[in-house]
Amino acid sequence: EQNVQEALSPTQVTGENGAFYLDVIQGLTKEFKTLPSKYFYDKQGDRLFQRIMACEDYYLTRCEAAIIRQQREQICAAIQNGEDSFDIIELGAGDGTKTVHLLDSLARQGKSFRYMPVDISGNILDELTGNLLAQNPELNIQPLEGEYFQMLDQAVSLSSLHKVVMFLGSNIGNMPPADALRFCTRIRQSIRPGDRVLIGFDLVKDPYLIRAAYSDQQGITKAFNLNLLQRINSELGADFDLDLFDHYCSYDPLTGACKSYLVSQRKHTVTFPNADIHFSEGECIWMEISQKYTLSQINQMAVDSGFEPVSTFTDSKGWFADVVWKA
Ligand code: AVJ
Repeated sequence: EQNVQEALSPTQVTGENGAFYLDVIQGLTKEFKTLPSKYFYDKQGDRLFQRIMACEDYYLTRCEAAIIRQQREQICAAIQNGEDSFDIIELGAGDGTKTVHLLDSLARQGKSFRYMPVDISGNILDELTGNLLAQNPELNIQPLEGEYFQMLDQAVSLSSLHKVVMFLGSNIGNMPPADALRFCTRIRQSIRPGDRVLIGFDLVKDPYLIRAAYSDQQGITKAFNLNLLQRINSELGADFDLDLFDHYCSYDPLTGACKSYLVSQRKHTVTFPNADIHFSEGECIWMEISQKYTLSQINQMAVDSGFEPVSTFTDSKGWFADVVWKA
């Protein structure tokens, strides 16, 4: 096992990619190798994720889009708390194809609001801003590129208006439940009583459907995972051979945890400028968790993180839920 400190070169640690390098080496020197899924989203990763969202097996986006399209009036009413003027902060906004329906409804109701999309990918924020302004040049939009809580605290400090914090698309599923609870608690601490959150949760369902969503036939999800190895090669100077890894996905109905792995097809060594990472045949890198919830677990999380559940919106199949909580 490598010593993390020795594996770090001073220039890389202090450079623009310092945090990335640190996280990667830390993950790959663990007893069970892992990489943080937040690094999936470079330009190519954004593109691959858009292809995942459009693919037949990935039901999440279609379900949430249906919820928002069909129940937007009720959702808008639930998030506003009767206020005419407010700020909408969307964490992990992505390309915003679903949010646009909500913003449309609010604009047509003559509400005055500022939309503040937060994302780690500046690339996707540019795309989002361009799309939204093309559809509605009047929209008051303030994109914030960076980590969620830094940007949330910044967004909150900009005005004393009513706040609506949105975290859609089952992005919350990328955290294990204990971290998701801490995350919600942290949001609650950043906002004030009466403010609202709108969070999208993927629900537990037939395990075959869940596994199919994360191991699509066309291999887009596999490419999405392999792209992080490619990104590590180009940005951190590693020499991952993408052909030596296969993609594996597991779902445990008892815990609701859906996990993605890349599996080394043979014993080999991957070289970084300051570290060698050894793989045995069959060894896995845990790439991502996509946690699924029951409605009662979701309500429990609301209460445990200091919120009061207000409304639950589900699609006709009961596969996905967007919930509104009151701080
Ligand atoms: C963007 C985190 C919601 O976990 O469902 C899709 C990412 N990973 N296919 C998810 C993803 C593989 C997605 N989230």
